[in-house]
Amino acid sequence: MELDTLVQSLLDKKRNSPLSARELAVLAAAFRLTMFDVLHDRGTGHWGGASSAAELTTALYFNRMQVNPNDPHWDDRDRFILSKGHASMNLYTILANRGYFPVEDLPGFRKLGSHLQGHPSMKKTPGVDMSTGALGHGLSIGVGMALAARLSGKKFWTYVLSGEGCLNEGQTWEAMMMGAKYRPERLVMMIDFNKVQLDGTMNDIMPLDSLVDKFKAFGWNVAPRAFNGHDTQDILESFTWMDSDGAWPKAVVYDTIKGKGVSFMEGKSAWHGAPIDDKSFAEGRPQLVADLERKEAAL
Ligand SMILES: Cc1ncc(C[n+]2csc(CCOP(=O)(O)OP(=O)(O)O)c2C)c(N)n1
Repeated sequence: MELDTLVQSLLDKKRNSPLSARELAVLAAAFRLTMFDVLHDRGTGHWGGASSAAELTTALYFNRMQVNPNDPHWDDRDRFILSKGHASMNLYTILANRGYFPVEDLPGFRKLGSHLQGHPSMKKTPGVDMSTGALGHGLSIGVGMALAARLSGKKFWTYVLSGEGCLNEGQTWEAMMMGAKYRPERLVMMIDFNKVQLDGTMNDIMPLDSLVDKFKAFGWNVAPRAFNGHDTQDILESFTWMDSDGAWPKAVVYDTIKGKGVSFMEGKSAWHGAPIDDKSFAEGRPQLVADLERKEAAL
């Protein structure tokens, strides 16, 4: 099936019911391909961390979050903060396909005058709940949003997606302590744990193991195991865990692969933010297409 038609048929279905794990896998593969195409075309942006979170953001926006793309500022909407704001191409692809703005805007990424800046801006792009890019701010803002929900008697959820870079920032751990003190309801910290950063591995730059034990020691309700951030069925199981009790705040670690989907880019810090050159594009794209076709055939 043509890519546009396939994505459209799943989006039409989404209007009536949440998508299944297999349907989410197809969408995530299609979105990953879009990210790859636009980032190559524009010769700028961050492929590695956009790709590693493709299934996570797809599952959030197409299965779980209560949002209204026709009313991006709806007071009761669930909130999402991309604390690893450099992965903006991921968020833009999701928001466009979820209906916040035309997918035709995506090729304008990082062009002068486009509303799609290198890092997400809540003042420019419909659906962006918080401007990010300076690592480590997301959780503090998430704690504030979740506490604001409590003060205003609202029941919306707040999801913060961070990478290792945010966890290298002391501010994140201050926010962790504040979260443990005030225990804001429906606040979830999600870690895209790909273990590779801008110019080296996490272990080279700042080892974080064992994350689960660290979060526990800081008084958070942490999922008892790391989930597979590329397996949409496992991600849905993590959502079930989020609903399993009322102990707040919650943290979930997802094992992921930086640059997922293109074999020679996977796990390589060189592909954190390097432009996708024509040769790498020509070699890498067929792998993403094959993955999409495999997932489509399994529907
Ligand atoms: C406060 C701050 N310091 C440095 C940077 C530059 N920077 C951008 S991305 C990045 C590495 C992020 O690593 P990780 O969180 O693992 O990103 P991912 O693999 O998820 O893309 C750095 C150091 C920044 N954006 N903000």
